[in-house]
Amino acid sequence: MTVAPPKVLTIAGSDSGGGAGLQADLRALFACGVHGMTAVTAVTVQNSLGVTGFTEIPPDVVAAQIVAVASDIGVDAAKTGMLASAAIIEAVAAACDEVHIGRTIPFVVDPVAASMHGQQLLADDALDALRTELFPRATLVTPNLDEVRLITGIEVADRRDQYRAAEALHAMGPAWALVKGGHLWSDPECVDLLYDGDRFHEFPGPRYDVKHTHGSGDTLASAICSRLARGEDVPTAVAYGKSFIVRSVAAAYPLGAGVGPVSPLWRLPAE
Ligand code: PXL
Repeated sequence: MTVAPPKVLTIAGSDSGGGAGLQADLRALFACGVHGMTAVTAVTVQNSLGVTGFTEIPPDVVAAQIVAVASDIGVDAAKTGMLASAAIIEAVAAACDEVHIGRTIPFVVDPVAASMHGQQLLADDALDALRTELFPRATLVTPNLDEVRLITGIEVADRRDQYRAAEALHAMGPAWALVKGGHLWSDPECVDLLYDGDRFHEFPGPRYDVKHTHGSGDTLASAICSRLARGEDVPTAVAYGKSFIVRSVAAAYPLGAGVGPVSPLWRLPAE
């Protein structure tokens, strides 16, 4: 019998097209060599052209999934994706407290607000809950620049703004903030900026001119989580996540008539 790999819980929404959300998380977690578990928050109706609707899972059922896996299987690290509503965020915060996620167990909060096609995945009135309930519990928050604007009001137009945004996010309570630079279109590189209130770390990477980037944020946060689950420190885990997402964007494939997913399949042996 083999020993179980590290165990990672994703608290996220389902993407019926398999490109983003918990499907992207499970794929990345598997490719990163850890056991993935899910607390489903919402079911989206989605294909490569976008999200046409979603239904929320009752908050008590979201919380029960977290407690069920943590109390039996155990969680070495956890992440959040689409959380949909303030009520779900509050239930997630309470369940995480109950099982020590965010205290002794590393907790990555990816503040998913909208799909890449612009459909809203988080209610307007849930932003406050995200800031007050989840940010102070987070080991790491990983917003893109659209999410930075919604959460902090800072419009990032250059690297200096990225530094200001990292400070503003860190002041909201997470141990670390990662301001992803992928949406800074004027920058020839994609520089992700990590800050812990003391030191800044820049993680530069190439900017690929590719259309198929669905699920890139989910894949990055999952890859980071897989290393936190192994006990790595945050800068080491983010360095791994960055190299993982660069290779996954390079391996993205077309799907349907719209936007295809980034792919962690490069990490697995070819058949
Ligand atoms: O990639 C962000 C994301 C997360 N979760 C779900 C999504 C999306 C983007 O579309 O649909 C369920």
